[in-house]
Amino acid sequence: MFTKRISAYCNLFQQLKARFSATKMAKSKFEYVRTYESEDYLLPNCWIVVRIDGKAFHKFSKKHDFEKPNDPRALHLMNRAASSVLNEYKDILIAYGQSDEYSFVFRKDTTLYNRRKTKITTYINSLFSASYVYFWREYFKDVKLKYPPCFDSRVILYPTDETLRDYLSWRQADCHINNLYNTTFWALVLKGGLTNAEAEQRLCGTLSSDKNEILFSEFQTNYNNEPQMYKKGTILLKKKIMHPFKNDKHKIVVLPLHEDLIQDDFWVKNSELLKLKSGELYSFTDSEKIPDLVLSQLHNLSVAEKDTGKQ
Ligand SMILES: Nc1nc2c(ncn2[C@@H]2O[C@H](COP(=O)(O)OP(=O)(O)OP(=O)(O)O)[C@@H](O)[C@H]2O)c(=O)[nH]1
Ligand SMILES: [Mg+2]
Repeated sequence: MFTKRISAYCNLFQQLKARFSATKMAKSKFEYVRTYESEDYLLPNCWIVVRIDGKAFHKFSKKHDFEKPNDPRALHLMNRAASSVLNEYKDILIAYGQSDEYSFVFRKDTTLYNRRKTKITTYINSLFSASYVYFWREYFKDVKLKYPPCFDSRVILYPTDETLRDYLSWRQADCHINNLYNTTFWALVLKGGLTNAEAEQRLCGTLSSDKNEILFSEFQTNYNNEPQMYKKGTILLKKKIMHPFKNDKHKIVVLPLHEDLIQDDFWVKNSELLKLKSGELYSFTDSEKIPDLVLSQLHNLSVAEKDTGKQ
């Protein structure tokens, strides 16, 4: 019995000794592999755009029965996930989202993570993806998430205000082109009884005006009256507002807008963005409903307070 115990202690001692020397060896002998790591710093004084995009969302949307061509639950969930990214990263000035993609624009003078490209893009993607899953149930209620969605991400640098504006205009024009096509396509299929292939054939070579005409004459749909979020996508800005339920208190919130950002008007109205200044107080007009996304950021509200809020 006694000798058994001694031999067990000896074994343990040998194991610890072996492990200790292995660790020491790793530190001394293998440490050099760290020198193979490289850091990729983003050029100074350029606007940094991180764009994330859902992987194979044609399949993900089918599996989760997204409404066609636009599912408001999916779009609001994208906006909610993006707003948690804006809340976390103060140096993001504006974000733009449509379909399964979101672009985040960092101030051009940001020193976030010493402007390390990989650090920035992986954190943004990871926080966005995690938030998408985290908030899923709030938007899709009892629709079960069947598998984990994932997103790719890329970083693009824009050296001038003009190229940054052109980038955002490009994404918004893309939203318009796709939405007009998809709205007409699904009207032909779901209301017109065409097969997918027939609808595709019918739309081949058509101009915007032709699609507008098909919608109007065959489906009594005036494309102009489609929801702004579908036609323009969503712009997220940080704005200072008067707290609607607490007098004299200001709060910075992430505000969703569904406006045209291609024309100068938007950039004049929000001139603080390119000037890197803080904006003025934003006031909701009397007829304007405070967006749910904003309400979700006004903490400590009782249901009663929410109910009496401006709608
Ligand atoms: N029904 C429906 N589908 C949507 C909605 N939003 C996005 N999608 C789908 O998501 C796709 C997004 O387009 P892409 O990003 O080009 O295609 P993808 O399938 O995600 O492919 P990769 O991005 O290359 O992985 C659309 O083509 C739709 O199939 C929605 O609101 N409703
Ligand atoms: Mg995609």
